[in-house]
Amino acid sequence: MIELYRLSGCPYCAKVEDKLDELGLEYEQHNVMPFRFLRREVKKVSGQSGVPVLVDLEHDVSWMAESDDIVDYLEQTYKE
Ligand SMILES: N[C@@H](CCC(=O)N[C@@H](CS)C(=O)NCC(=O)O)C(=O)O
Repeated sequence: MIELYRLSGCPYCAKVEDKLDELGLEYEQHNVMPFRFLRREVKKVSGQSGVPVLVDLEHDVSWMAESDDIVDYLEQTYKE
């Protein structure tokens, strides 16, 4: 299962969510806190506190940040 760490109102997260929806991919959402110092879960997974962060263990992606990189990855991996 793909996982996405995201924040409401974050345009970079919305870009990734739009791509996931466009590709018809199911994913688990993890909502992070607005204050970076409270984002413990995403920090634990990725070592940094920015979002979006994508996890796709089925494809050996333990974590990936940078929305443009995530969108490119999703297209290359899942676009038919
Ligand atoms: N270049 C990044 C920018 C992401 C970004 O600025 N995210 C904000 C939320 S909208 C954030 O988490 N900022 C805190 C940080 O980067 O540590 C991307 O496109 O993914």
